[in-house]
Amino acid sequence: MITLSEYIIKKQHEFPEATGELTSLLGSIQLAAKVVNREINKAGLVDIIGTTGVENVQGEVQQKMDLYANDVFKSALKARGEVCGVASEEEDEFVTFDDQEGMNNKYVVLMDPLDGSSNIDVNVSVGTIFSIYRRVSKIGEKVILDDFLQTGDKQVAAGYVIYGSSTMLVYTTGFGTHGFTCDPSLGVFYLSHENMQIPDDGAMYSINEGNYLKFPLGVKKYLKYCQEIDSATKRPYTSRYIGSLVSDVHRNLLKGGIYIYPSTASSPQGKLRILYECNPMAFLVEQAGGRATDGFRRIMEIDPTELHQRVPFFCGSPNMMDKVEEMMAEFSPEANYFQPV
Ligand code: AMP
Ligand code: P6P
Repeated sequence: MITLSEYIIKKQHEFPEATGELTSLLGSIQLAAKVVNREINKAGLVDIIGTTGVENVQGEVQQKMDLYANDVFKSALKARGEVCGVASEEEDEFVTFDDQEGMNNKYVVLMDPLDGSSNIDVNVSVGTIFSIYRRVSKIGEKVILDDFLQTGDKQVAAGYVIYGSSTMLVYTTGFGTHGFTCDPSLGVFYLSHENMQIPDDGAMYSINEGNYLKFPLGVKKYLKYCQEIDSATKRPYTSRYIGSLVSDVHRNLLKGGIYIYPSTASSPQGKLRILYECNPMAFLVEQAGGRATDGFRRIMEIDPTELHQRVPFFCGSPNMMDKVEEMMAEFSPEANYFQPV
C-alpha cells in the first residue's frame, strides 16, 4: 500500500534533475484537499452550506463552500511557496504572489476549487479540479496573464479530488492517470487505481437533457442514437447525470461512458471553462486512453484567449467520442451551434 506522498516522491526520482518543487507543489494540493474534505464531511453541522448571496465573475451565486475551498487551496499554495500565481473560478482576475519568493517560482496553478458545489446542500458528490503549468514569463518577475493562457497540452500536471462515498485524488503528470483513495481513519491517500484505463466503449451518457431543445443538431442525433434499441451495441444506453463534472467523468473513466456539455442556442460556447475544468479533465482522460474535444477540435489544442473562457465539452470513451463526432460533422458548425430553440 503506497501512499500518495510516497508515490509522488518515487516519480520525482525518475527525473534526476528535479529540484523537488513539483513534488512540494503536489503535496500542498494534497494537504488542501484533506482540509476541504474535513469541512465537506460536516457541511450540514457548521454554517458553511448555502450561498453567500454574492455572484462570481461567471454570474453564478457563490456557495459558502466555494469560497472556503478557494481560500484553503490559495493559502496552501502560497504557504508552500512553489507557485508564482493562481487562477480560480472564484477569482475574477488571477492572483499574483508578488513577494520575491513568489516571483522566483516557476509554476502556476489554475483551479475550480469546488466544482458542482450547489450539490453540497443536498449531499451529492462534488470535486476540486486543478491544472499546473510552467510559467512562460521571466522568473523573478510578476506572473502575467500569458502564464495562464496556455494550451492544455502544455500542462505539467492535472488532477481532481472527488469528495464522494470515499474521497479520492486522481492526477496525471503525463505518464498515466492514477487514483488514490483516502483512509479517513488516518487522513492518508493510498494508491488504489494505478494507471486508470477508460473502456473503449461504454453504455452510459451524461448530459443535461433538459436543454434538449437548444442542443446542436449533431447532439440531438447522437442522443437519439443512444436511446435506440439495439442489443448488439448495448443500446439503449443508460443516462447518468449528477450535475457534478468530476463525479460524472470519474464514473465514466471507470465504467466507460461519455460526458457532454455542448453549446446551446442560448449559450453558444457552452458552460464549462477551458482553463480550469476542460483542460485538466481532458489531460486526465487522454492519459487514461480516452478523448476530449469541443465536438470538432481536441480540447488541449485550443488556444485560450480569456481566463474564464467557455468551450463545448465532449469527453469519454474513444469509440463513443468517434460516434458523436461523426454526427456533429454531418452538420455545419453554424447549423450545429446556432440551431434556434
Ligand atoms: P522540479 O525541478 O521539481 O520543478 O521538476 C522538474 C520537472 O521534472 C517537472 O516539471 C516534471 O516534468 C518532472 N517532475 C519532477 N518531479 C516530479 C514528480 N514528483 N512527478 C512527476 N514528474 C516530476
Ligand atoms: P447544469 C457544475 O456547476 C458544473 O460546472 C459541472 O460540474 C456540471 O457538470 C455542470 O456544471 C452542471 O450544469 O447546467 O447541467 O446544471
